[in-house]
Amino acid sequence: MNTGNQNSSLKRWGLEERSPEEVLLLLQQGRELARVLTVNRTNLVIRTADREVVAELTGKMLFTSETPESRPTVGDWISVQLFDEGEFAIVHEVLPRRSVLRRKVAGQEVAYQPIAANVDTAFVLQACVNDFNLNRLDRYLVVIQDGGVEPVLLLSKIDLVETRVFDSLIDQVRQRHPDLEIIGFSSVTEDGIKVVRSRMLPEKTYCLMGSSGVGKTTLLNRLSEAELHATASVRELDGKGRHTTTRRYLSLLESGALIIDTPGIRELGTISAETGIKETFSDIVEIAQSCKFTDCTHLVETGCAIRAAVDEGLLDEARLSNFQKLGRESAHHGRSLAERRDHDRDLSKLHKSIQRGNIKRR
Ligand SMILES: Nc1nc2c(ncn2[C@@H]2O[C@H](COP(=O)(O)OP(=O)(O)OP(=O)(O)O)[C@@H](O)[C@H]2O)c(=O)[nH]1
Ligand SMILES: [Mg+2]
Ligand SMILES: [Zn+2]
Repeated sequence: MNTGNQNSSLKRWGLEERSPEEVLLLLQQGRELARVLTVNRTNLVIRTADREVVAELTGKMLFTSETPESRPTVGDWISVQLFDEGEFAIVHEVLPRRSVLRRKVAGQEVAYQPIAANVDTAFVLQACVNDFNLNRLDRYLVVIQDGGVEPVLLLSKIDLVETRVFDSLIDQVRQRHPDLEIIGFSSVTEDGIKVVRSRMLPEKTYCLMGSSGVGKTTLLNRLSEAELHATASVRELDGKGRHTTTRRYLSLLESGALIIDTPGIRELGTISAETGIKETFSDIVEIAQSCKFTDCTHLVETGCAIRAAVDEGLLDEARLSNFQKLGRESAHHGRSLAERRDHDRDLSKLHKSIQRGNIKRR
């Protein structure tokens, strides 16, 4: 493939101008450019100029990359060597990042783990009920600005609050961050969805961030007509509407905009640990979605998919207990007492509102 073709095809995937010399050099070395779509535990899914391919890191990269930060992450541009007529790829290097969202590795002073690379705009989602929290917003803004990315606050689930409440949330944010762009939306009523959509340009990369359950994946589905159907039928199957995200992935919307969905984690205040546990133990999180009860403790419940997996030897008991231990620790440290009190108060306000009939029941 000539350099021109490769460049124009990858432009749809967000490739900024690369000098023809640079691309030519890669081609001479028998390598091609590709973008990382998702990172699995043992491999990556990448997009080359003409297709989606599974890729693996070279042994050298696995064993000598000094920091987690130098490993490829979702959104990265990488150079790869293709095998089996382009069906399989080996990753050679990560190209310099234009921007990077990263968090501290839990328990380590200076190590950072990249969340997503080459992002233009990060959408921080906070739900108008239960989740809204100015201090947590600050932490996200630090990560975003530190990474050279433009932040936008998306206040989600506006269908659950009265206009008066929504306006007061906006006022509170404005007092701290007068210049921050804020968009309110509801994936249920579709209010504001058009505004979000019009905020996204083709060939630009957006990242959805925010706690578990704020509606990131639901928004992604509203923005992309194609995926809406798939999720709806999945939800009909299990009947519970549980589909928590376990890994970060980049998708190309029909509008031409690129968007990275990330997993959040419930009741976790610190970005250092946020999503880390869920991603590290994504296999366990996935199995747990089949548990009969949403709030399964995986200890004694009937219909617990985790216990079943341990019994069948599919899941290591020690790994499970480590997961539970880390989960307890971060739930404990993740939220200050004051935050917990706010949370409870918001919840009781919501309940009263529902009793008064001010808010439609779902
Ligand atoms: N009322 C209301 N509910 C919503 C809205 N958007 C999403 N939800 C519900 O909120 C729940 C969580 O939504 P998700 O999209 O899975 O949340 P998420 O942010 O992707 O969560 P993680 O993947 O766990 O990080 C689901 O039950 C959705 O149906 C909304 O605009 N209004
Ligand atoms: Mg999700
Ligand atoms: Zn269980």
